[in-house]
Amino acid sequence: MSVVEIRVPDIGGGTDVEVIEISVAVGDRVEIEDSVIVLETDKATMEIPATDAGVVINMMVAVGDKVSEGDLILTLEAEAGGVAAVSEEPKDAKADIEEPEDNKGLVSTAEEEPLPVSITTVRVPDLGGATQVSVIEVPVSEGDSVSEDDYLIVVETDKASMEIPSPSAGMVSKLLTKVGDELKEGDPIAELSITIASVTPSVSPKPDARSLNTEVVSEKSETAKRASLAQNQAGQLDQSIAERAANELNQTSGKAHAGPAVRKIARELGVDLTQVKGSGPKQRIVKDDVQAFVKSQMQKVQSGASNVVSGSGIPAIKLPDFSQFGAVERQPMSRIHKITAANMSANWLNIPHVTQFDEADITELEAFRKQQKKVAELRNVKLTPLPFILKACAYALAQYPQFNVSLDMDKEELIQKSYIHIGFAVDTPDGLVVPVIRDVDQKGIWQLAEECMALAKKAKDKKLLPSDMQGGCFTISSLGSVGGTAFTPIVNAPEVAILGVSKAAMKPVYDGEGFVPRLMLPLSLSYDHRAVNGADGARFTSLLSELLGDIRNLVL
Ligand code: CAO
Repeated sequence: MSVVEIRVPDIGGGTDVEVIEISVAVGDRVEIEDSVIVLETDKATMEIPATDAGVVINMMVAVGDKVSEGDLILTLEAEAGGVAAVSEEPKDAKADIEEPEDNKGLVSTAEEEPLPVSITTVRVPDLGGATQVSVIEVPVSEGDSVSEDDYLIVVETDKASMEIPSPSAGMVSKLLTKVGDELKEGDPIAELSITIASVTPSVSPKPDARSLNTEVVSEKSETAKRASLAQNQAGQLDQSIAERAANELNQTSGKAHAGPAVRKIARELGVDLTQVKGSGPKQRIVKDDVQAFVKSQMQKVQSGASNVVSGSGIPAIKLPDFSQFGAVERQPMSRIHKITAANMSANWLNIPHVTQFDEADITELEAFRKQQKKVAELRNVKLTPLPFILKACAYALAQYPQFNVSLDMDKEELIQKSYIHIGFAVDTPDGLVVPVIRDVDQKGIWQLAEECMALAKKAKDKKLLPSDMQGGCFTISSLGSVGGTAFTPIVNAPEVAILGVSKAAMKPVYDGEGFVPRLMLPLSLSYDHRAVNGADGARFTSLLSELLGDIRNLVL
């Protein structure tokens, strides 16, 4: 055992580089190439690897410290023989490039007579020991122009991910691989159309452009390896290579600022890192940020539609600056408005809706209703078509109990109700509310009319109790007093159907001998197609139409 010092390696000439992460603590055991600290300039992030294995006995730096080449990072109680292996011949971290026979001479020096364009097959480079890798990202498309070092593909073994950069600037003329492919060294990645003038000396001599030996590393030390590679080049590393290596790290998942381990977790969880806010130094994304992001997304899904605009994978709606078009004023949404918006969105997104349209001939009903006006006045009740529609719906729900259910999709069960409580939408200055009348099937028209009036008044006076709005099996949304010929109401979950009623209008109806004027009431039944099939939807509205066409049916 001996005490070994781990110092800041050649970091491409950078001085006073900030320590943004400490990856080990006193007492930790580290292996060669384990990342011990992470440094960051305003352009690059770099993990510094341990050059020896052993146990950390002293940490000399802390997050926020500024370090330069040669500064002491930590001391290790090292094991004998634990010195990091040094590659004799550092390799250039670029994909293999195969020059067509007739082009070889043309790309060897910049001075030679160039051809306008050279088609080159870019191949999987030396994978540093890995025999097979999976393609997990192909960020380029055919026709894309790429710069030298732009990623053509990202591959992954079970231990590491690795971006394979373009060896030269050019245009991707043909992609020869896709996500999911399994590749090995030498397999073709893409055909690159290279303008000869754009070929840089770094790709021309074949020996310099062949290996990614030090790039296939554990995800923990990918950048560390690159730093190590740089170090091994005995001072030949220039700033641009160091920055490129670290910038590569930042280019996956869009421009997210995160290390390989975090990117791996993000990929596993399906998180788009560009959506995640980093809490680390300079907004670097750390594991906790990814976990917090996933948690927040799940909470949004559970809490309904607050996620509608930007969660659930639904593209967010971006608002323009309306003031550029004219004067605007922002007002807070009312509580009812917010709840309605959340419920409508959740219902619309969760329920596969179908709307069945029909008409009921309410000529006789209307005549009867008008006859009852005087009685209604004596009873101090307003008798509108609504109580009749409520009664007809209760009858139809009893006939077709598949409309009187709720779905429990988690348990894959239907919840059949043996009571018939029906809600009706009331338009109030603060928004839409839906009071519920209980046991509609057991109540007469007058009682229903009274309850409608009382509940509508309570709603408009903002006096509805939560219990007044609970327990509904079905909803009626009547716009009959307003107008319209049809509309598609949104099912009021956990109910599975809602009846929209539009304005009755006189229409010429053929009675077999000729056209006669009849008062026709438009009906729009929206239902949850997971619970109700189309034929039953049509049967339900046909029955309603029949019942409202001859209200004597309601007492049978
Ligand atoms: N066709 C023709 N006339 C109709 C009608 C119809 N379908 N429905 C009602 N009317 C008539 C009524 O008979 C009444 O006329 P009379 O005074 O001559 O009898 C007049 O329209 C006004 O009725 P009303 O609105 O006072 O009463 P109602 O029972 O029809 O409705 C209520 C009560 C609370 C449902 C209603 O006031 C309301 O708020 N409707 C809006 C519901 C809504 O916003 N739905 C959309 C929700 S989003 O899906």
